[in-house]
Amino acid sequence: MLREDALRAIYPRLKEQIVVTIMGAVAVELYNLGHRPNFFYLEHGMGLASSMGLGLALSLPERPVTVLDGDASLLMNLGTLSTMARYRPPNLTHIIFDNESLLSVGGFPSATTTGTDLAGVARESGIRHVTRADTVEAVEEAYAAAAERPALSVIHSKVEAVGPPSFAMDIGLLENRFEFARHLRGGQP
Ligand SMILES: Cc1ncc(C[n+]2csc(CCOP(=O)(O)OP(=O)(O)O)c2C)c(N)n1
Repeated sequence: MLREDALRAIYPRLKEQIVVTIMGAVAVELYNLGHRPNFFYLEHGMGLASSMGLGLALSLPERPVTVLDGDASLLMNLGTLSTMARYRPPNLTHIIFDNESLLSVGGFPSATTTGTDLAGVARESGIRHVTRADTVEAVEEAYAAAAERPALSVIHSKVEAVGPPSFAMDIGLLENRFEFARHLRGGQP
């Protein structure tokens, strides 16, 4: 499965969510589907998209939050799964796109090539709703279920190590930061 196809399938639902992505390929792929003020592309803070999503979900309990993560990024911050399990905000969905690669910096293999099962780590960290979804249809179904379930959900998807042809995004980090913050405040200055 191409991550881009999975993103396209869930994009209509992402429009209704607060979305935080990791940097690099997944950010560009989401941006290319159509940028929205509720999308934040976390540049530089590798591994921390889920921590930011957790903070947003806890501080804005009425708003659904989705994190789009990568295997190598999550491996930088595995403790996030324990922290999510501990606070288990019902409005948070964490999607892990596992291409077994650090694709955005050249495609080096990540530790998921040698057996680390991130769905298993999430489960054993105490997260109850963990779904493996390795086809576009399965991702769509799992995400629809997560969006309707009033409980913390993790979706782990194996995807091909294929990224966008260009990493160019016509939005600066600060522009994204201020627009996103304004969106969270309901458009107020
Ligand atoms: C602390 C830190 N270390 C390294 C980097 C460089 N870096 C940016 S993206 C990336 C790989 C991300 O891999 P993954 O999360 O698996 O996503 P993919 O690129 O495969 O979609 C790396 C190493 C960084 N931005 N910050």
